[in-house]
Amino acid sequence: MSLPTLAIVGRPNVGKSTIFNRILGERISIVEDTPGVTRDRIYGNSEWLGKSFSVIDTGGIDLGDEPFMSQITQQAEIAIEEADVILFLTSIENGVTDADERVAQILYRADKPVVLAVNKVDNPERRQDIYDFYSLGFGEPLPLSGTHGIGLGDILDAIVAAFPDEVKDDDDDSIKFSFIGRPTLGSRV
Ligand SMILES: Nc1nc2c(ncn2[C@@H]2O[C@H](COP(=O)(O)OP(=O)(O)O)[C@@H](O)[C@H]2O)c(=O)[nH]1
Ligand SMILES: [Mg+2]
Repeated sequence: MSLPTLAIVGRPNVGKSTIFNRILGERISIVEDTPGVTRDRIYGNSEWLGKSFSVIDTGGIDLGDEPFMSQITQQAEIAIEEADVILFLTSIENGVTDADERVAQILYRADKPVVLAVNKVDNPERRQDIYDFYSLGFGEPLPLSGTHGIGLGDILDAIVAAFPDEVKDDDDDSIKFSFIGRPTLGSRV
């Protein structure tokens, strides 16, 4: 049976790769590099509370020289297509940005559960502005610090709870990860 899939989405520099590595590193089962596909490692398997799942870091997908907003849009669309649950990552350091709102607009279209996390909440003072992120429209923003590893357990609890009981069996991961190298994606943006 295919594993349920978590996709991490968000504008550059919010900490997607950091969180991705933590999710893989803390409850590791299998981690595989994919030679020739990416600069960054973009997917692996992990588990939480006894549930195994795949993780995709959409920020690591190489989309060439597309403009900034177009890349963010495509990454969000890939997440919608590939994921059973989406982790929408933002950062307390910049507040809600235009790019965050762009990601939110794309994710509204999806009929997929979205867990909204605000990264870089490294200390209690930084929690003060977290409620601003309610404006993105995905319910309670969950605080996180990728650097210190704070908050990830609650977020993984929410993610695992949102996975469907049964995942459609594709029988073949090459289908599941068919977005890699797909050249026509940009035309849909
Ligand atoms: N202060 C702080 N910095 C962080 C945190 N998580 C990631 N960073 C830093 O933010 C920068 C971007 O992180 P990265 O994971 O590459 O973001 P990505 O572009 O979304 O993949 C790096 O310098 C990280 O060290 C955090 O929780 N707190
Ligand atoms: Mg990254």
